[in-house]
Amino acid sequence: MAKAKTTPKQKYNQEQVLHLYKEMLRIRRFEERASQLYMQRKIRGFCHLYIGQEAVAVGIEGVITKDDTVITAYRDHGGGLARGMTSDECMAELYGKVGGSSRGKGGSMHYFDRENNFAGGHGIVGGQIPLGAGIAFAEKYNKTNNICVCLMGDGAVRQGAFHEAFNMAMTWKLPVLYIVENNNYAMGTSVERTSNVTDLYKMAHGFDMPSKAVNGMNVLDVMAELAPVVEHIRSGKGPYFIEMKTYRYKGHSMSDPMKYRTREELERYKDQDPLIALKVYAQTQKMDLESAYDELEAEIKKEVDASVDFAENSPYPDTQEIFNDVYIGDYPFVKDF
Ligand SMILES: Cc1ncc(C[n+]2csc(CCOP(=O)(O)OP(=O)(O)O)c2C)c(N)n1
Ligand SMILES: [Mg+2]
Repeated sequence: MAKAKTTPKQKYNQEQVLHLYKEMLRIRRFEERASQLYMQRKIRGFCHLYIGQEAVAVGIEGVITKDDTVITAYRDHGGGLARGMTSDECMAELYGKVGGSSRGKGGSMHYFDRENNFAGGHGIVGGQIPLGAGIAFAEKYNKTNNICVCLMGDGAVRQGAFHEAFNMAMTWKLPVLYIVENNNYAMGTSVERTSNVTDLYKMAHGFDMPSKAVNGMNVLDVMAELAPVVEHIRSGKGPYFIEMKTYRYKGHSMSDPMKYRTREELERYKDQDPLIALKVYAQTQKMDLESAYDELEAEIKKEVDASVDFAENSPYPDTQEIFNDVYIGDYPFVKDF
């Protein structure tokens, strides 16, 4: 595997590079801490880390607006943080505390943020794919000009819901950007073991949906490739499907012996780390950012430390809380149609 390479189609200035670096570093450090806290049994239950995939969530944010909606699967910490969720509410949700984004009832897999148009966090593999079509349908119906970005894992493209939603999205020309984060594995099962179609972007062909594969390890590539796609969707031409080639460094969840892959494979991908790839770009542009990187490390450490304090000090939800936000009525993501 080649070393991290950058092929940006547009030049970025120092401020832009540092912003992208900070956003990716924030996700990385937040999750590293979450992983430690899990080992200390402060965080329980499911916890799927996004480490390695940060360029995808951050790159998407570089080309959409805050009025657009993002919806994803259970590996949702990166998407939520990139959308603008606070470390406090994210950490408290992992703790199951009332200060969490879902008042401690959703945990790692169910981050939601109505204000920032983050529609979750979904534990059923592929469950968010028809929901993404539904959100896009509402945007089109209401003539808002907003789009929906709906992410899924490589395991989800084998679900029936994928095919049904793609068919409807294309038939109705819905403003939805479907993205599969192909990190090579669904739990311990490689893409090759699940189907003879391993170039996942080709799965859109059956619906005449435009599609392409993108290097998801490089945030600048993600932005460069997605910008015209977002324009295509926003101009009313209908959905698009992107295969983001990415990789997760950690196990599927917190208890995964990782017997399905070799250490060499993992190391090859670490050579293309999204944080390193961006640093390589900065070097090629002769930017001297070493002290700025250090400052960002310190700033983010402070933010993550504070989020742990916040989560520790937040109470557990009252038992009555279990009756709030269920089904229709109080559900935090029902828009006023
Ligand atoms: C409908 C359904 N079937 C099975 C599961 C169990 N399960 C949880 S995660 C997962 C693997 C999904 O992998 P992928 O879509 O590639 O996402 P990744 O974990 O790589 O982000 C499976 C099978 C589930 N949650 N939902
Ligand atoms: Mg996967």
